[in-house]
Amino acid sequence: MPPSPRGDERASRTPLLEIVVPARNEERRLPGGLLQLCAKLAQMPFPTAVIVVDNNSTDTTADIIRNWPQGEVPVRLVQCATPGKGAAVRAGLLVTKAPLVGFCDADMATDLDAITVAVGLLLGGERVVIGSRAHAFSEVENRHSRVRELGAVGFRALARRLVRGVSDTQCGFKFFDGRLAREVAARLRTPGFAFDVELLARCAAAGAPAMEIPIQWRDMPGSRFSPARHSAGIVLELGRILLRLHAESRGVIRPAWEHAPDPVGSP
Ligand SMILES: Nc1nc2c(ncn2[C@@H]2O[C@H](COP(=O)(O)OP(=O)(O)O)[C@@H](O)[C@H]2O)c(=O)[nH]1
Ligand SMILES: [Mg+2]
Repeated sequence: MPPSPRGDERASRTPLLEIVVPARNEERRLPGGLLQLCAKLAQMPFPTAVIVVDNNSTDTTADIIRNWPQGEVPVRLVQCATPGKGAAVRAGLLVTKAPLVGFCDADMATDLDAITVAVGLLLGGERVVIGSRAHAFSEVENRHSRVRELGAVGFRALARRLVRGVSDTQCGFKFFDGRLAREVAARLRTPGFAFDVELLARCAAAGAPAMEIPIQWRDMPGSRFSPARHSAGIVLELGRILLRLHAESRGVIRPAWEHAPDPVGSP
């Protein structure tokens, strides 16, 4: 997207919406995904910006962002030393400043038209708006393996205990009131794939339950999630979230962010 005078002027204004994209070893999927995202954001009637958070990728992911041509939608790179999607999204949310923020995956599996819907709802007073593959009006093209599907059923059963009323905690498409997202991100302690559950549980505890919206979602090849490598970790993470939130609510432990060094790492 070549810079234009109008684009330069728009890019220099404070963004109303910032979107975080976690990316690890995404040299193949990220360029196409970012082009789509920037094209969508350039259509919005206000300034926007993108923050890509890399975790020491061993491919050219970081260089792609360093060399990204800056147009109407500025794209910047944040490095997060702590591995994991949760740590990366947290680091990205913590450097945002905009009144509206969100995150989406590098593969842009969720059709980006849903951004317009999410922003409209946030401007109308909702504080947490999330894409849901389980919504009755969603169109989902799923190519996940049987093993992953089976794991997902178990995961959802556990996640429901932590986040009431949300049918799909894991869709990588979530938008927030910016201040709430920054406050909640500061408290997050889950570095891996289960972080969405902690994020939504903490938003609900802060009086902001999530509103699920229908999306068009297509499973993209090249997933970073491996059932064999990540399943045990994700169940452990859920267990830790359950214990921590329970203990915090009963006052058994002080909330993690009040006393502990930051285990997830700051950007
Ligand atoms: N920065 C960072 N991003 C990650 C990490 N793990 C996954 N991601 C990103 O999280 C997003 C979702 O991952 P994806 O592989 O598409 O998972 P799936 O959609 O659940 O199969 C992608 O943008 C990944 O690059 C990580 O350890 N660090
Ligand atoms: Mg994906």
